[in-house]
Amino acid sequence: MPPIRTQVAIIGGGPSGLLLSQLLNRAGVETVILERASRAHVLARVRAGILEWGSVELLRQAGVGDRMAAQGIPHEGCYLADEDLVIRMDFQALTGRRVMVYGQTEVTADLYAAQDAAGTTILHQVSDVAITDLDQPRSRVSFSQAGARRELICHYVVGCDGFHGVSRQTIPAEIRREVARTYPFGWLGLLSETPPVQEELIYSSSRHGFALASMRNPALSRYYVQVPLTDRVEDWPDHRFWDALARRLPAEAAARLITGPGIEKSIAPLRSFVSEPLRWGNLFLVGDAAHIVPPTGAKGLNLAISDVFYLHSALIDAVQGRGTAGIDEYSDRALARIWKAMRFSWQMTTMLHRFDDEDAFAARMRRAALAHLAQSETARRELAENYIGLPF
Ligand code: RFL
Ligand code: PHB
Repeated sequence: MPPIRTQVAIIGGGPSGLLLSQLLNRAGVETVILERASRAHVLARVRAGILEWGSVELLRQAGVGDRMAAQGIPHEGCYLADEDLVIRMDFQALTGRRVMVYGQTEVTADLYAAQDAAGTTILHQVSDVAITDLDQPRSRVSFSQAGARRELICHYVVGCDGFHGVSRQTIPAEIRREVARTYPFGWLGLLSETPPVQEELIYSSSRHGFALASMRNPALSRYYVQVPLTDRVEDWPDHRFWDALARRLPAEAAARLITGPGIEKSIAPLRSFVSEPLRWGNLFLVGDAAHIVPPTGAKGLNLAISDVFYLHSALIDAVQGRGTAGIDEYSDRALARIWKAMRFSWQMTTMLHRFDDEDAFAARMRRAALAHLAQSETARRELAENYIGLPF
């Protein structure tokens, strides 16, 4: 088979790859997306639930805002709790901005529909992706699909292939600086067709460990509990999950909790990770391929979207002959925002989770941080400013 020629090859058909492709296509730049999994598999992954307003705006600009406007739920605040201390974070009053509850699954489905309408080539179930010639005017991506070896020839390659992808590994080890922190716990998430326990999210610290009450819509709840890394989903039948959640939520919320069968249950380890720089020759990294945050600050998908914001206009300029200043600056611009979100996610994680080996001092520091938030509007504003999303 002859090679496929395109301007930008995108590895990974998750939210980063699809949104980048959509924005490039709308500006007249051609793309081809290579995705390891089937479309059904990508759409079945239950992940992020909260969009910063800057993410909402960029999705609208990309032409995928209609269903989000109709079905997303703007939230003006959330709750932070520590046993029976309950703190309302009023984002609207503190910052003048809101966030949007609209699941990653929905964002991804909207992007696939838009990319189908644009006629973009998205090749699924590809394997053994190899990226070469990154220092040449034309780079190459070879891959296997349905038993055949194929090749793409392109100007630029963008790695949107998540934490376990191949793009980051293509950058020589001596060029990459990887900075990481792991946490000694994970989040067990459960999706259930029950009304959410509260209209807004509750991030709850407790002596039994952390819990989060979130949602997808008024009839679909998403809950999480902190679990040891050694636990498996099989260790957590529904009744055990609901008992743990009820113990960790503030008593008045727990009293209102409506339980039902879990329709999805999964465990995700928590980690902070950044690989620098985000560019090597004609290869750029975007989203989880370059960085991971613990989910406590709701920043992962939003950071992927801000990377796309910085990269899309830079690539359009480069491909259309308006200069390479944008692509030259991409790594530094994106990393400046990434590190601030890293700090925020680490701070939220440290403040809200119980660490097994923590001493009495660490536990008191966590409680004092929450007590300070309850008392100080300045402290609440600082947290709210980060939660609703720093400017792009
Ligand atoms: P993804 O979504 O991992 O997509 C990468 C895609 O690349 C494909 N792929 C390959 N394709 C070709 N060749 C290869 N060799 C490949 N290797 C992998 C994969 O199949 C996949 O389709 O990365 P992307 O697009 O950068 O998007 C990042 C987000 O998915 C992630 O940051 C968020 O889900 C994180 N996250 C949250 N982010 C938020 O902003 N707000 C939240 O409320 C939030 N909650 C969460 C989260 C992540 C969670 N988990 C499970 C990790 C809650 C959880 C529980
Ligand atoms: C979710 O609804 O899945 C969700 C919400 C907020 C977070 C993390 C996950 O911080």
